[in-house]
Amino acid sequence: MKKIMVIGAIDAGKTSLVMRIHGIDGIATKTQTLEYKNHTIDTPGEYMENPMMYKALMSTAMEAKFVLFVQDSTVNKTCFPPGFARAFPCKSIGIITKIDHPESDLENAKKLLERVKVKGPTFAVSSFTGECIQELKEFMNLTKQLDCQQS
Ligand SMILES: Nc1nc2c(ncn2[C@@H]2O[C@H](COP(=O)(O)OP(=O)(O)OP(=O)(O)O)[C@@H](O)[C@H]2O)c(=O)[nH]1
Ligand SMILES: [Mg+2]
Repeated sequence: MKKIMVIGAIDAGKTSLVMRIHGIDGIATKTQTLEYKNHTIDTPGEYMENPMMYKALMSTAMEAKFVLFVQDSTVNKTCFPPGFARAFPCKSIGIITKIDHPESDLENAKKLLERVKVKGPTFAVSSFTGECIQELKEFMNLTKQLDCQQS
């Protein structure tokens, strides 16, 4: 089965999102390296924040069916260069995280993500409350396959 891959800045909420998608409780710990688990590829924010690592992300994405471009809605900057999603041959989806947070600015996050030019839709989610996670899973058609599966 093809995998999903998450990319984005340090602390953007990638691991928390992956855990929520898989129904795993607990607090996310810092991602140190590429992590393959449950048909998902979690990446450290450092990869996206260092242009030297772009190639590694792009080649890893060859294994993925969907790449999720994760933008933190509490931060007024993006790590993604303009048009970055177009460099990925697989399906790209925009994810805006932390919409439960008091400092979340959804409209600003949408604007930041628009420049990245993801091909698919954008989902505004909260990994804490679970808002919009089901819709995301349904879009990726992962509802059945991902639950309780190990890679
Ligand atoms: N309020 C709120 N906080 C969140 C949410 N998702 C993640 N966080 C918090 O954001 C911080 C970073 O979350 P991670 O999931 O570890 O972020 P990451 O993108 O995996 O970070 P790296 O592994 O360093 O690249 C943690 O303190 C989380 O608790 C969310 O939906 N809402
Ligand atoms: Mg992480």
